[in-house]
Amino acid sequence: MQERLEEIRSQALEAIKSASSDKDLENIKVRVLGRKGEVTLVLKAIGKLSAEERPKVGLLANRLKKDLEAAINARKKALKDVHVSTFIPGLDPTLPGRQRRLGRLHPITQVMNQICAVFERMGFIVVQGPEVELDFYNFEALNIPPDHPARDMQDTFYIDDKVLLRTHTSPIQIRAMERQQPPIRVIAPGKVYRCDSDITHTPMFHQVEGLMVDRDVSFAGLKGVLTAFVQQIFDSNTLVRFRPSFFPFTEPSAEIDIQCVICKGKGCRICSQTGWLEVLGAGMVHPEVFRHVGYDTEEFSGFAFGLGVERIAMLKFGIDDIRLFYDNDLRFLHQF
Ligand code: 2NL
Repeated sequence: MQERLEEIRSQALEAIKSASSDKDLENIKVRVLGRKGEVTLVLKAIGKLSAEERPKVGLLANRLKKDLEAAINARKKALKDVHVSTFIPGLDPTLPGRQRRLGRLHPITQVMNQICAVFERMGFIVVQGPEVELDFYNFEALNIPPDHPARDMQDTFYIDDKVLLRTHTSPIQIRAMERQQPPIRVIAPGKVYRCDSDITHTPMFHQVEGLMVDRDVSFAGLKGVLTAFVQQIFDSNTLVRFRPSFFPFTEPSAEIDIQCVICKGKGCRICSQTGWLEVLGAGMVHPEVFRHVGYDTEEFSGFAFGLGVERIAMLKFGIDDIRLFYDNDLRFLHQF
């Protein structure tokens, strides 16, 4: 009898565990505890046992009955909880989840970070400064004369006659030189503003300028730094050429071209059939600039350079309209 009760218990518990609905549980209950159920049959047969065994088996059978009732109720509750957590009207939990698209850095930010990383590896320190600048830092200290066309209302956004939106990041470097004596080796990345708008110009764009001042800084050093830079940003065997040029803040001055990244020098629409693309301006810092920041022009010399980040990004990615960067169309921006 006792063995029979243990057998009923283990079979019933197994069945309860694998029951997946209230109906399953109801069937188990009838089969085991019902009027003609397995436990009931045992209880009915108790009369045939000896007086000594009767109370023992009776106790065990009643305990089993209680245990199975409790197990059935517990399973019922568990099934109900599952039901509540997965069944929400209008929600199909078997549908695939909605894709969450990851955000990313703007292509201009990516290229700007790459440019800064190349110069940082060469020992340049990143410096920043205000976008709303004084005329002194943006023009006067850079030896840009009062009648220079860059000072015209048409090219520069003026706040008043002394305050303006910086037109290049050079004023950051003037401020850096005011703060510290040579040696100095800095790069100045940031937003700049010019009153200009077409397929290659936006009123706000990004520049990175660099400056190195010490004893014996030479034009040869400038060529080495800029050649290394170009070959890290573009292909490592990109050809570079230095052409004489003019800036009020450098003497001598140069413009730096790379062999056209599209046609490899054969001549195409992008390079206007010249085979070359202008990517940087540079030169030896003009003594007049050093005078404005109190550097000794007898003891020190320096080179400086500047580049437009959008232009580099357009050449790297083969984009022909600068405005695409600022339309905020995610179908465009997500490609980088
Ligand atoms: C260009 C040309 C250039 C500089 C920027 C500079 C800064 C200081 C002193 C002297 Cl503080 N020069 N900057 C020099 C030569 C060229 O940029 O084409 N930029 C896009």
